Amino acid sequence: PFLLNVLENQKFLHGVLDTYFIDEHPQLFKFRLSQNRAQKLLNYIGEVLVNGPQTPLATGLKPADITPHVPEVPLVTEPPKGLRHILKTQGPEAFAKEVRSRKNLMLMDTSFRDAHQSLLATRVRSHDLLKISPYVAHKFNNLYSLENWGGATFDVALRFLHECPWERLEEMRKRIPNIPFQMLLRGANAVGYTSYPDNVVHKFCELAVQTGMDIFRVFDSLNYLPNLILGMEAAGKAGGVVEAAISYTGDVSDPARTKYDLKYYTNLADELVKAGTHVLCIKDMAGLLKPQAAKLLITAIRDKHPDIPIHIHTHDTSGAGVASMLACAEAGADVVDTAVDSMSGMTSQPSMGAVVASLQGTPLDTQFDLRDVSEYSAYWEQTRTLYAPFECTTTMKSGNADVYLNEIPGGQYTNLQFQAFSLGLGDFFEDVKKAYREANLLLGDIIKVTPSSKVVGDLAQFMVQNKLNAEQVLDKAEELSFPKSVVEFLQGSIGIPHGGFPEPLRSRVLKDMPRVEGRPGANLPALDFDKLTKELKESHPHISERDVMSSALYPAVTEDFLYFRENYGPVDKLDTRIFLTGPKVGEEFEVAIERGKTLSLKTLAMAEDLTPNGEREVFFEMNGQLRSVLIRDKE
Ligand code: 3PY
Ligand code: ZN
Repeated sequence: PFLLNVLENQKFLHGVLDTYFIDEHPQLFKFRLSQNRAQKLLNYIGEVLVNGPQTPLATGLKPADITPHVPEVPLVTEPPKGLRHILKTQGPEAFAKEVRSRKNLMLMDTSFRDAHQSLLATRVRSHDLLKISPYVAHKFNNLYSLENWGGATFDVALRFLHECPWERLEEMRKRIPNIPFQMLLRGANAVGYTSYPDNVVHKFCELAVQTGMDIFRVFDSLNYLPNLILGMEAAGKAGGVVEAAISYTGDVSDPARTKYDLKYYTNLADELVKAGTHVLCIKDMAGLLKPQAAKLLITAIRDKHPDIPIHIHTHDTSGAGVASMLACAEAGADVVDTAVDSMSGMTSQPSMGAVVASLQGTPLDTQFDLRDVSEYSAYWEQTRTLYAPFECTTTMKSGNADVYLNEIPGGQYTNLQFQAFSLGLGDFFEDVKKAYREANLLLGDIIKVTPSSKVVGDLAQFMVQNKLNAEQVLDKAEELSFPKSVVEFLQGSIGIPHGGFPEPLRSRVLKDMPRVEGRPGANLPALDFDKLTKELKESHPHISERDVMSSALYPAVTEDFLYFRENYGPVDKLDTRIFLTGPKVGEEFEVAIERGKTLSLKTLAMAEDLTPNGEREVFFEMNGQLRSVLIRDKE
């Protein structure tokens, strides 16, 4: 079969054709549509029409009925070169040196990952990321990096969006060849919530680099060095840029906060530099780094390590994010994280436009054009309305400086507020925030970020639900049945916190339960990938190495995903509103299954009566032909 498509024909693309072109190349105009995939998509749409959304929606708000405007870029010209060129031709060390040598402030754009993880429950789909990708490649080639993978995106893509995270990465790379891609790697937990065998973390990083990943921000939720180093080695051996992250908590500008003081952070920085990190990151996941603290911290690290690029991550929960990033830049940071304006603020990153404009004409000028930022922002402003069911602003109306008291990380802050909102309990969120602070102190004042933040959050909710204060928790520790995450943390299953485990709480809770010594993953047997592949192939003969990797990380979620894909096809190709809530009856819409292969669809009607088997027939017009699917009505 001749698969070459006219839109990929170089002669056609460049206009080198005469009037006989079509006559001479009839095969270019025969689109071989896979009936199979098209039929599967009809099954999916039928399912949504008959049985409702096939992914849980967080609120009753509907996705907007709009098609976001995508700013145009010249498709035939290559995007301008970016820093990735140096990385790919000269390697990570040269890349780091180049970053350090730049006098202007560089930016990472978080719009493709942390921004929507924080504001839209990580639900932004590949479809909407890929549409704007060529624009990013052409207009933002001077980014330090585009953060577009890792963190919660891997899990959410498979579990809720029914799409393959690897394919997302690969497709983004095709459209953005020039900008370094960055991901968030949870150290020994990779993109999951618990330790994996070492060979899983290593293989994951190898596959990520092969699929297009460049920079790995590696963190550990307790800043536990053995976990961090495992992640750094995996990323480095795979050929990635290692960006080891120090997760920031407390307040180095407050002399009363002695547990996490400047010395703690500079010592950790020394260790990470010694372990060979290419770039050093301060990961301020809750947005606690006030401008004055930023100045102290960055100055102290810069003084000790004049040659290492410093990259700062923060969240704008309190509203002081822009001020802090400017303070970091002035104190010698090389790169800061921002999200495009319409995806910034509150629990997301500070605004790109605000940072760009603030530094215009100064020696730190980012060199970005505010008009490009605004055009990019307009795309996201419209696109965001497609995700209305997941919009955090349903509950969150403003920033809140109470984060300095409770220290809740950005993503978790939104989640907890949402949970409280859906439970409909009036003061619940206020109570949980106060209990979160108490729970943290009970656990010994730990670093709080995935997954240690869940430990604190679970304990806080447990305290509110059972009406217990900290003193009562400690007094009754032997009888209480604590959340599983709390017990496991005390057992040592995510690592060892700075300053050790809280006593007497730990002994009282664990009694004679087993304890993990040292690095939790160190004792896990290596995963047998050949065996896993064989097992998976029995029920899914067409799976790839990537699917096997997904299964190694998320076995049950991946199993569901594989069945879903086999039954419903490439649902990632549907427009977001159609994917989430389905088309209206009578609506005409298109689905580009692949480049140049487009289905024209129209939902005609749904049968009023069920078949004797309890199925409902849904009628479509597909490329002018009548089609129907039978969907079991689950009502
Ligand atoms: C994640 O682990 O997903 C985070 O964003 C941590 O800050
Ligand atoms: Zn973050």
